Amino acid sequence: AQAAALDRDCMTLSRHVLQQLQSFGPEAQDLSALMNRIALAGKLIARRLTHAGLMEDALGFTGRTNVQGEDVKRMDVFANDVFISVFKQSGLVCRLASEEMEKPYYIPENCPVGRYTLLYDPIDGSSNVDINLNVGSIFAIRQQTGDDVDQSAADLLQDGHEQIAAGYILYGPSTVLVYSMGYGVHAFTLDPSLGEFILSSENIRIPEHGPTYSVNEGNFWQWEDSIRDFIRYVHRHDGYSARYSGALVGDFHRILMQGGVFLYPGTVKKPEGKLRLLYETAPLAYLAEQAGGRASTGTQPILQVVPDKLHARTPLVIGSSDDVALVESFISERQ
Ligand code: AHM
Ligand code: MG
Repeated sequence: AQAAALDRDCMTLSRHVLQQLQSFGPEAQDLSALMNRIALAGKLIARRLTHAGLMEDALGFTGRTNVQGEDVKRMDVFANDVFISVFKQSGLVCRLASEEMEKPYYIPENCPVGRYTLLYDPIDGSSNVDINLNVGSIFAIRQQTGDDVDQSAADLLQDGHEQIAAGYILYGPSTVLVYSMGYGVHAFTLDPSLGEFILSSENIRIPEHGPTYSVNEGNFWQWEDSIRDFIRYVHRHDGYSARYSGALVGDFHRILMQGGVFLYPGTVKKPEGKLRLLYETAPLAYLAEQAGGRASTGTQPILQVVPDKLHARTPLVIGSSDDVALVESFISERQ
């Protein structure tokens, strides 16, 4: 039993990546190193979140607004900078693109050798930070295509099948990192005493149907009729529970583990909704599909959407395959 426990504790994230790729070649080493850096970012952010309430300058707003016109929180800035810092001098990543930066951040000392681009949302669900509820970080890795000499990052405007890895870190009662590289979805729990992410669930499968529906019903009268049709259906049928935390990563994690559907539909005024494709909906769509679930705009698979700009948004319907199909059926009925 002791040997089994030791083996378990030795299944760290970087070892798991090499095992998944069944290779110790340069590409596998790169991806393992990349995941290791992302894990380090997660540990640094988790550490700060744990102490934030005791620090003078960790919580609250900076007084600035970001490219999306949203008020920037101090924790957004900290977490954004953490990802930049961990990838400096890494030789791995030439560009990072995030929710908090209008243009990608270039690390000249890694260019052009750093063949990967990291796309990320440093703190997803920022409104939860000041009240000590769960938040997350979302990430995706893409191969850089072309040398991008003019720094237009035009090669990033491709669909979600171009992602070579994606995942998130959930800062909850424990810190959990979930990732996929196209060989299933796996979760790691941070053991603070070791400072390592240790494998806790391998090959996660989303149930075909689940009880949870997760949506901001405060927007009820801003939606199209079809979304109201779905919500009325849920209200009239047994077996559904509403769960909505205000942080996509946490709400999605529940659905990944237990089934159900998360929706952030467009509104009549904003048909594309709120969530951004490259660093929010596409990475989670990649995980959902890898776990046997689905992710849709309501009319099209998220992974097929080609963004027209870095911060493009899409509506999102994600989770169990049957539940996503049910929402889509209400949408197609009204078209
Ligand atoms: P953020 O990345 O700026 O925090 O915004 C994304 C968040 C999601 O985590 C969450 O699902 C959604 O916005 C909540 O929005 P709303 O308050 O409109 O329901
Ligand atoms: Mg976000």
